[in-house]
Amino acid sequence: MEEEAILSYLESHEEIADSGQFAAERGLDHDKVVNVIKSLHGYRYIDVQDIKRETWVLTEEGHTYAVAGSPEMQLFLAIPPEGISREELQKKLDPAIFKIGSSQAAKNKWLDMGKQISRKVQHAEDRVKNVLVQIKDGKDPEAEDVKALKTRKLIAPQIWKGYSVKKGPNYAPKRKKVATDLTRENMQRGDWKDLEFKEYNFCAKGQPAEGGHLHPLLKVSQQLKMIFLQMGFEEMPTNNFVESSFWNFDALFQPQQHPARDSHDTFFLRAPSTIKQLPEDYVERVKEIHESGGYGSRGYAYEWRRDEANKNLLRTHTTAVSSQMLYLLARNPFQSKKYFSIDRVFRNEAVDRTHLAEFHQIEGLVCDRGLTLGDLIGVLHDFFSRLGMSNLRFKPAYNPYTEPSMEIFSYHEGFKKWVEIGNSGMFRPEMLRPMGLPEDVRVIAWGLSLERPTMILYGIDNIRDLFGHKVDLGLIKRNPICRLGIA
Ligand code: FB9
Repeated sequence: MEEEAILSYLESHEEIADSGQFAAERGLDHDKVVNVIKSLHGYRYIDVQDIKRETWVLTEEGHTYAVAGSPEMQLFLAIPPEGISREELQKKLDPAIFKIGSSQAAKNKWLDMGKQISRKVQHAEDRVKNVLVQIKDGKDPEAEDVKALKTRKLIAPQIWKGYSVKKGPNYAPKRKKVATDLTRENMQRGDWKDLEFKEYNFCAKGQPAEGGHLHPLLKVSQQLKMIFLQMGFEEMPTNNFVESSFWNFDALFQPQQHPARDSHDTFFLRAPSTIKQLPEDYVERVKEIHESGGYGSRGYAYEWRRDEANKNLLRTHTTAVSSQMLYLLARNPFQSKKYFSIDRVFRNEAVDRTHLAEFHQIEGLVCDRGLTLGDLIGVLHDFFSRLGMSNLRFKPAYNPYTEPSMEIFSYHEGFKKWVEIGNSGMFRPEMLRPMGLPEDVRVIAWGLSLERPTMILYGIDNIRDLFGHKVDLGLIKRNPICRLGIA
C-alpha cells in the first residue's frame, strides 16, 4: 500500500517533499513509509534526501495530564462552588496532584488558598491539557507553551527524521520483480531472457566472521612467551596449582615462622591436606640448612618441623616450580639452563583495584657457573627492552630466597613517573647447595605480574574489568592486538 502510494504519486509529481506529511495526508504509518522508501531506494527506484526536524513528545507525566487534565484543573474541579477546607480537598486528590495543582492554580489566580479554599473564577480553561493533546496529535505548539511545559517536564524534545523523495534511475510506477538468482527452473522455462537481475552490491558488508577471541591476558602472555623463547629460555611445567609447603617455601630457605606462611597470606588445603612423597635425603639437607646452616650460612637456628613442610597449599608464586626444576637439574651432571614460567599464583590478600586473590606471575631464571649481579642487570635490560622498557633503575630489596635482591623500576613516558615493574635477585646458596648444585653455580632470577602490564597496555583501570566474572565480553571481543615493545 505504502509502495503503491509512493510510486503512483511520483508518476504525476516531481517529488514527495516531506514523507511525514505525505503519510499523514494518506493516514499511512510513517515508519512503514520509511521502510518502503529505504527499500525502493535500495533498488534505485527513487532518490531520497534526509529531512530532520525537532519535535516535541509528551513525557509519561504529560501523557497522564493529556488524558486526565492538568493537576491545577483537577484541583479546580474538585472545589465545590461554596469552597472547601484544605484537609477535605487533600483527601479528594492524589498528594502530587494537590501539590502541583495548588501551586499552578494559585499562579493562574484561580483560587483563594486560605484556611478555606474557594474558587476565584467561575470557569477556567485547561490550556495545559489542550496543548498536550495538540502535541500528541502531531501539531506544533506555541513557543511560550513549549517553555512552560518543558519546565514542568511534561514534554521532551525529539528529532523527527523523514525524507524527501524523487524518481530514481530505475523508477517505474510498479516495482518489477528482480531476480536475485538464476535457477535451473529459469533455464528450463527459458524465462531467464526477460528476467531483470538485481545489481550486485559490491559494497555490501559480508557476514561478520564470528570466531574465538583471545583474552588480553592471553595476548600479552603469548607475546612474553615469544620474547622468552627468542632469548633461548625453556618453559617450566606449571600445570599444577596445588603445591607442598616444602617446594613453595622450605626449599626456597623461607623459614617456617615467616609471616607469608600463615593462612592470612596463603590458601592451605583441607583435602588433600598433606603431600604424600618428598625426596627424603634432600629434605634432611633442607632441615639441616634451616636449623643449623651450612655452606657458610648459620641458618635460622630454629626447630624445623616436617609436618609444616608437608602442608599442601595453592602456590603463592611460580618460584615453587623453579625450586623443583633446579633440584632436578642438580640430580644430573651440571648444565646451564634458562627457564621461564607464566602461570597463576594465589595469595590470600585484600582485594583492591589492582589486586585479586590470584594473578599470573611471570618468572625468568638463568642458572650457570659464575653468574654475577651484573649478569642479572644485563638480562633484565635485555628482557625489559624487548617490552619497550629500556630506561630502568634498580632498588635494593629483600626476598627470603634471594640475596642480593632488587626491585626493578622503569620510567613510564605516558605516566611521566617511575613504575615498579618487577622484583629480582640471586637465589641464596642455602637454597641451591642443599639441592646438590656445584659451589660455583649461580642462579639469577626475576619476576613480575601479567595483569599489571596488561592493565597498562589496554588502559584498564580496575583489575575486575580485566579478570573475573564481571568482565564485559565486549572487551574480549573488541580489544586491539598486543604490540609489546613496538611503540
Ligand atoms: O608486575 C609488576 N609491575 C609491572 C610490570 C610490568 C609493567 O609493564 C607496563 C607496560 C608498562 C607495569 C607494572 N609488579 C610486580 C610490580 C608491582 O605491580 C607490585 O606492586 C605488584 N607485584 C605483584 C606481587 O604483588 C604482591 C607485581 C607482582 C610480582 C611481584 C614480584 C614477583 C612477581 C610478581 C617476583 C619475583 C621474583 C624475585 C626474585 C626471584 C624470582 C622471582
